[in-house]
Amino acid sequence: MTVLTGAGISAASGIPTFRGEGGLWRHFRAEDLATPEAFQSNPALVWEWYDWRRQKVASCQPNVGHVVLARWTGQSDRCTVVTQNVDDLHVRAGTARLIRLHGSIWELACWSGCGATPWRDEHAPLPELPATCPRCRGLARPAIVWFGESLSADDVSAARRACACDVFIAVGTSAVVYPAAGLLQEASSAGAFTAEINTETTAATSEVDASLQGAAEVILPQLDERVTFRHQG
Ligand code: BV8
Repeated sequence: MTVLTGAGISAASGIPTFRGEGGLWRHFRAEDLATPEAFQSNPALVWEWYDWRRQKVASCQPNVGHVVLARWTGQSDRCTVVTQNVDDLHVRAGTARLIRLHGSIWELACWSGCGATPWRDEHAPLPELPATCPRCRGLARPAIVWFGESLSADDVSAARRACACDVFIAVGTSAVVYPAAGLLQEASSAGAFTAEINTETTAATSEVDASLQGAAEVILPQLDERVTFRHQG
């Protein structure tokens, strides 16, 4: 089983989604700020947005949806979570097999490419904005995949391998951002039974084999009460 998650699984933790109400920051959309062009033209504004999100994430906890998926990956080595989220709540929930397609909001990289290895900085708020590279003292950037940037080839390969599964469930994603949104079709073409857990209908609703309309933090525990994983040797 492979579970693809989006911002909707973190909504119950108090983290605003991207495209729902409350998903906007001031009057900006994610696509306006999460791009290299936006950072190039106004690094201070983009850092202000990320620092605001980092502080929000730091004050939140994984919710029962994250906990159920972590438990499933612990109970079966045939269960993998692929997330679009950068909040690291799946990491904090202890998910055993996790592919983070878009990176982590806690990791930074050097904007000028001085060769510094991306580093983790969990200060919330950050001590200085814009953040700087500890190696060259130049501008640092969030080590996150922005719109128009390619995902890590290794992560994409791992996610595509995870599409060779019997069951593929998309949880809390509007299914509009590629290549993540394409994984559902890939799993379906590989013969997987596909399902969606979402409070609303999405671009994927007409594609999946089963649509479970409701909140992840309600439906996942209900499924968890009824599922037993065959013991994996
Ligand atoms: C790429 C990190 C190759 C940032 C993110 C033109 C030029 C260039 C590229 C493109 C282009 N046109 C299209 C593209 C491709 C583009 C793309 O898909 N754009 C979209 C907008 C059309 N993709 C890319 O650019 C990707 N790279 O293609 O590289 C390339 C390279 C160069 C040139 C061309 C191609 C990179 C995409 C990665 C972008 N980075 N995140 C950050 O977070 O700061 S994506 C961002 O959107 C987040 O990661 C987020 O996770 C993701 C998807 O959003 P969702 O998670 O689905 O969140 P959303 O709010 O939309 O939906 C929440 C859902 O939850 C809703 O359905 C709601 O109903 C539901 N919900 C709410 N509460 C609950 C719930 N469900 C259940 N329970 C609840 N309680």
